Amino acid sequence: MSSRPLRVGVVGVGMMGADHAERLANRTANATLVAVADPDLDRVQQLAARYADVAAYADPIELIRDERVDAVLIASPGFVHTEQLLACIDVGKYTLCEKPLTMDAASALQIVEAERATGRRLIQVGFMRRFDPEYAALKQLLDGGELGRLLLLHNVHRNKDVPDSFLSEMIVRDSLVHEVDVCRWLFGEEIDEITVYSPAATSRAAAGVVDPQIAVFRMAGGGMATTEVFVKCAVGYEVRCEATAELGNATVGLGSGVFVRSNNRWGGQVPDDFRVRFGAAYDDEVQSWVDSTRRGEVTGPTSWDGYAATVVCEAGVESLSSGAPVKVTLS
Ligand code: ISE
Repeated sequence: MSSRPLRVGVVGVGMMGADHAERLANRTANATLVAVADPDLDRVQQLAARYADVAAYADPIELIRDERVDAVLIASPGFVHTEQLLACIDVGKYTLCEKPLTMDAASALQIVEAERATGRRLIQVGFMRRFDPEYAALKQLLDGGELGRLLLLHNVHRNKDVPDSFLSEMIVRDSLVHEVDVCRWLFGEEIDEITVYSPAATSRAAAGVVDPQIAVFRMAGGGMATTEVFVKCAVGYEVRCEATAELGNATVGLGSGVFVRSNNRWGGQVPDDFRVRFGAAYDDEVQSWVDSTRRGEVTGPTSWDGYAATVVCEAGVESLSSGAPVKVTLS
């Protein structure tokens, strides 16, 4: 393990990239933010100026190749991940890549194979729910055997609102993708088949957008999972998972925050977005990535997990269009 802090460069300075830059600069032990990159030069220079000794690049590939950068956190849009991941693999740098790994199965497999050719695990994918304290406790409970064999998972994934440009296919590839990883992780199995149903849409959905959607996964071992994904739910950010096993069941995401009684009413708060609900998960995910990278390991979701999720989502988009179940075929 290196004795000095890990020097991290962040690629992409949109909402997530800026959030991770702040996390690395202020709340991550044994790491320093040394560079940020984004084609929007004004934006990246403004972000760099918030921190001491942080270089600003317009070209992400320049950051990736900069010898002052030990490791890379990719938070750019998914459609540019392939080129950036290949550049990271080419220079042998550990990389935490926000989901999705890439936008399609072929390019995701290209990343898996390019990494494999180096003989080293370098890529971790940003499925941060695995680092959420509640989901991690659920995984530990299920793996511990107290509830017996896992039979079913029931997921709810609601966003308060999204831009009208967030189309039906994005709901699968950018939102449901989290449940794809959660179900693979909790069952410890691949997803064999996906069916995505189109209920009557909310009147708040943009024209032609299927929102909410219901997805059903059939797991390799015969278990099943249902997911309601609803991105204009109007309430707030609600993410829940109920696990039904042979000897019991368990639920995470019930929003057990402060229970308030006032003015003849009782209730609590529903978070506004994922940065609030999963703030601790992102902190733990990045801290764990820095610590494992300094040990020369990848201990979180791998490029294979990113590839498998991309293939399942590709099948999900096909099912959304046809309404029929679609078999998932992994290479
Ligand atoms: C967003 O990209 C995320 O990753 C959030 O976790 C998810 O809830 C949201 O739907 C996505 O758009």
